[in-house]
Amino acid sequence: MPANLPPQYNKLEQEYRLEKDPKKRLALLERMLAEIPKHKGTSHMVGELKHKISKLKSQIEAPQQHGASRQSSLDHIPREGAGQFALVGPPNSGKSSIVGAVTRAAVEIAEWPFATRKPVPGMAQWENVHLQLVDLPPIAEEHLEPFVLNIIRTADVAVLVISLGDDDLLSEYEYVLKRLHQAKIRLRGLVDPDPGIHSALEIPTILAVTGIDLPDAATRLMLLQDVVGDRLPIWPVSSPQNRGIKDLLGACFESLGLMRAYTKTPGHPADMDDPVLLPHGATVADAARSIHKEFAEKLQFAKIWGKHTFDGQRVMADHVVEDGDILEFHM
Ligand SMILES: Nc1nc2c(ncn2[C@@H]2O[C@H](COP(=O)(O)OP(=O)(O)OP(=O)(O)O)[C@@H](O)[C@H]2O)c(=O)[nH]1
Ligand SMILES: [Mg+2]
Repeated sequence: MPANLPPQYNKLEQEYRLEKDPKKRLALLERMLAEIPKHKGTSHMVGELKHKISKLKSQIEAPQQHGASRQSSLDHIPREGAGQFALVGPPNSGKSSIVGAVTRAAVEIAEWPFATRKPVPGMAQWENVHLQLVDLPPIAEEHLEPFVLNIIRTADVAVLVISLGDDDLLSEYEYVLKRLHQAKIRLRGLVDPDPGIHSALEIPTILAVTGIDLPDAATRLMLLQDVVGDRLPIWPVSSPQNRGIKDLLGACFESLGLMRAYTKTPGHPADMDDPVLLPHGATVADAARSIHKEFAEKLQFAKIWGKHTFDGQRVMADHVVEDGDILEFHM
């Protein structure tokens, strides 16, 4: 697709080439970014402009730290809720739309690529659990913010988002996997372990496709399905129609490998809105400890209500808790 640049853009570019002062160069780049028409034909140039802007900004802001390894505050999002989910994918694949549909986060949703420039966390609720989704800028050949990789590395789960509205979905899917592989990040299930890379970090992965409401979505989904095979389930979503997102969030919670137990005090019903999240195989002592260290130390026994116990059955600290159990601790 031709870029069709307006004359004022070309003029700014000429000025930029001649300018030596870094601050003036930065101002010119920012004006170029504002002037450039945003569509598929210019996405490569938009990416390059953004890359130049962020590089120049960091040079201007921290000239004394040349060569030193710096960590920006964008590299880490403090974890909240049951787990942190990084939205990963090519430009324009619908990552921000998913986060916008289920959280109150102020995400940038746009028809053009590279709309998201910073990580944006938001809390989503699935049943009685809170999940932290982190919207990220895209992974693209034209440009990749380094903090994107750092956030993926420390997230609990990566949600790879591919758009069924995209003609190039297969090559973009492959590119994302390849770029992460170069950064020694392996998406679990989608990429086989590479004996040549021992230090690769494997991150649990959920694969979502957006745009199931679009024409040709079914054909494109089959193409992707052929490539993915039965390695991972594909979660189909339409953000504008709010279809499939609840199931996607359910899969997100499932991927954490956690179960939900509930606590009650004698004579009162359990608080079913506030589960205690425990790894599978956790015991009554683990459940008590997750509430308060002292609870576990002083625990004599617990009464339990669940699928495989008598109502109010007495159990000891080493009893293994099951999903949905209600516990009443006795000290
Ligand atoms: N029809 C349809 N359009 C969608 C869907 N999801 C996203 N879009 C549209 O696709 C465009 C891109 O959506 P974004 O959510 O901004 O995509 P992104 O992956 O965050 O893009 P970047 O920030 O560039 O990485 C917007 O115009 C959305 O309205 C979907 O499920 N169906
Ligand atoms: Mg976005």
